[in-house]
Amino acid sequence: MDKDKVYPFTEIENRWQQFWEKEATFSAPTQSDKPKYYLLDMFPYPSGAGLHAGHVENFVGSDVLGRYKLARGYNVLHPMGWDAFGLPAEQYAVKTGTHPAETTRTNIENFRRQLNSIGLAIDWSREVNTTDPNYFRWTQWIFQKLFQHNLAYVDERPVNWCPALGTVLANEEVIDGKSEVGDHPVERRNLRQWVLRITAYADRLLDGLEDLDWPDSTKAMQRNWIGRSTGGNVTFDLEEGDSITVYTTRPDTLFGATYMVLAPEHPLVTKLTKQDQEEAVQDYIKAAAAKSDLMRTELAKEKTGVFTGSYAINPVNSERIPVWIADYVLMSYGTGAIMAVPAHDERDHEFATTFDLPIIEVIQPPEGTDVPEGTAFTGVGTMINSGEFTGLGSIEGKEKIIAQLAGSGKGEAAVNYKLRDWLFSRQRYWGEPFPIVWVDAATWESVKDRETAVTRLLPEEPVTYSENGEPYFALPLPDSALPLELPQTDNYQPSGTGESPLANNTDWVNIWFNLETGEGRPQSGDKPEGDEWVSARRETNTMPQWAGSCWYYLRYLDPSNAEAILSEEACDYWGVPDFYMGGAEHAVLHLLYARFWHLFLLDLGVVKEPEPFKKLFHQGIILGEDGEKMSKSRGNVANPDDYIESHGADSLRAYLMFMGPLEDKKPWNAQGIEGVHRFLRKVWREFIGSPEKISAEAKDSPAFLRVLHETIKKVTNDYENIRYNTALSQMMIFMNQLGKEEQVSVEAARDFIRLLAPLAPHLAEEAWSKLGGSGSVARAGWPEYDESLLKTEEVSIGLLVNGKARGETMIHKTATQEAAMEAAMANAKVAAHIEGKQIVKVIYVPGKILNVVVRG
Ligand code: ANZ
Repeated sequence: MDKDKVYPFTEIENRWQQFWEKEATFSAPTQSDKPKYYLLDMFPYPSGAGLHAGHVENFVGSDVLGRYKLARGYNVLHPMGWDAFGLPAEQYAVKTGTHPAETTRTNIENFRRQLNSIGLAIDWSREVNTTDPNYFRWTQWIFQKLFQHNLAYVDERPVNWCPALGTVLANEEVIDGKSEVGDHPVERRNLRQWVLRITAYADRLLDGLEDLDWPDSTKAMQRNWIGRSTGGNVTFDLEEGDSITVYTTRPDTLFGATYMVLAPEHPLVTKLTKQDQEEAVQDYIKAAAAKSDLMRTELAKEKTGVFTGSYAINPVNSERIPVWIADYVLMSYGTGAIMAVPAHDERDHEFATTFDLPIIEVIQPPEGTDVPEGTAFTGVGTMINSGEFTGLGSIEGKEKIIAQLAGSGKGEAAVNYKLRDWLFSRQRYWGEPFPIVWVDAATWESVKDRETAVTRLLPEEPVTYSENGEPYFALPLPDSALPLELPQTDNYQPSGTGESPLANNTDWVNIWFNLETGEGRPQSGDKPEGDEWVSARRETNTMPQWAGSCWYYLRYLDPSNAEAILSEEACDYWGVPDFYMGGAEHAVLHLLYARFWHLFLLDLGVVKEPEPFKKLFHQGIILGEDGEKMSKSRGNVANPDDYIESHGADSLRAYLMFMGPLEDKKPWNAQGIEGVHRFLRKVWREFIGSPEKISAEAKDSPAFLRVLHETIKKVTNDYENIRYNTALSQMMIFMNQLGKEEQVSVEAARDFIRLLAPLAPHLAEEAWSKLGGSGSVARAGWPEYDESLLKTEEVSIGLLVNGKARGETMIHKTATQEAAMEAAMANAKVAAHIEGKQIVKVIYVPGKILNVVVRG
């Protein structure tokens, strides 16, 4: 046997990639007697840098599962697409004048080539691209429906305004007061924005989490993000008329309220401020306006505030308490006002200490609670110093106090959410245009009661805003005018006014608008004949990148449907994804927004199940070899293309899955891929290069049959449970056993190749055809194991190197030392401590431990 015979992976991989494409091996028909399995990846943003190791881990991780399910007889849909709107293509356009569509096209070509080169079993006939008008037509359609149902409105919102980029940034795009892209300073500024009423779905979004098979940490993040809290609204009369209503989660602490705080923006502030406090209050309001909510709360180093000069009356004990303003109270939460209980709230305690305000304890901690000096006890306990309520527990007390206040019209139970409505517009060119035009008051009056295609889509509450004192009203584009495409232009410079570069295209923006067809014609031309034409101005904001990624998983089901977002047939057959794989960084934004849109589409009757992603899996981050996050500037990026060239796609795939549990964070290791490559080379040699050992007549030895069936059992179980690393270890054990056999049967060889196929599909196809298998191994079914051939007396033994525990393995309790050694070497971590060193001694206690003593 020629040990050095080389494994021609490039040739093999090219051949099978072409075969799959030609045979459409992975196309998933929307009608089948087989059970369906819909496997979804978070689709990539096609950046100029191409695929990175994290993408490959994500896509191979799901590909292995998809190929396994396909072999098990499922009709597997594993589609791919492009989340292709976004800032980088636009910034590139600003710099070079290249149209973002062109940059996007080139980048997509490159991504597709790369994805194919790693051998993904993708149904490319279903590719979607969020920037394709045939796709975003339906993104616009969803918006039009949200608009019609009063779930979209406009509002002046303080936003992260970046003068250098000339655009508004989302919070996650701002890092330490600078833009994530380009590191430019960011300020706060009010702009007219589209906002989606996601808060209307807060309860359903919260309740829906219950039954999802998601990582607990991700569910917890969504719960916290929605932030449902229950308590009461309590009204305090002011000494000189008027009243302030506060939201509190702790009505049981009412007797301990020693002052009140209004947010600086609270509408009552001006009225309450006494003359001698006026200057201080005005200065304070100005300073607060320049800070973000985060700076005012989490990031604030110390508490600040100003006394208004006014007093309120505590409704439970008629105590007179001062009213302050302070920026730790936010206008956007609750009622924008609080009763402050410094004995039982940390923030209030700090404030009271700073300004020397009284601190009255009203909750006695449960016995044995340690409350450090100078801190507030924030837990529940027994009410004290609380008049008739003294002696009650917090929980009961809360209810009793609210009930009593309700009797006198001074209180009621209340619920609040941290979740804010979703700021849904960007001042960019490269995004979906809104299917909206604006008309002035006179036009509005003349059209709003007419029966036209446009006015039939108006919401109950008109959407309006005013500019320079003039009101404007929003009209939606009817279906016949969708998609509304971006105007062709070569000017991508931000308008600088806060409007997007679309505002530079006056002929696109200022139009005669047709109320029946939604058509627009430039106002530089004459007004067309007919009273269905009115003067209008197009919306110049575009949608955020989140829009296109909110519903792409539905479009895969019916990607070229021109009549509907998806057909009922496609929806009924495929339903929602059975498995969703993608990074944990999308825990709240994408995953929450998509759930919101899905619920809305459920309400519209477009989909039939309430949740889009029933099972979610996060692959772990791949770090650079230095253990740091991979980044260009660090120079620690592993480029998939390089490894495909040097070791082959199968080695790259198998290595990525062998590195450790898929969900774990782990560093890249160039040595590690060598080890996996050696294993595949061995497979190639035994099955393809020198297949003398495999014979149709061979009778398999009992030891070999046992290992084969153990391997089938373990690998099957591991694929089911996404434990690809241990599946590979078992296959390595199998290969070692094979090495010891004189001859093995073709059947056994085929069984093994089918097990290997999900991880190393090209090599498996090659071997399958050499073993006389017909068609693609991907659809060749799955081997079954025979329980009677398994020895079940397996125990876990410790694997030590120089006396140090490095891992463990399952092995038969009477296994030989040789077998134990093999199992140890199949464990990547243990092997790493042994390889390249001299083995001095092996101490083996069957059923207990294996200790390998090495030197060097
Ligand atoms: C009195 C009190 C006493 C409170 C006590 C807490 C502890 P969550 O749980 O996050 O909903 N609060 C209410 N509105 C606020 C606003 N606009 N800005 C800042 N803080 C605000 O928090 C609710 C609690 O946060 C409320 O309950 C209120 O303080 C404060 F021992 O009222 B509490």
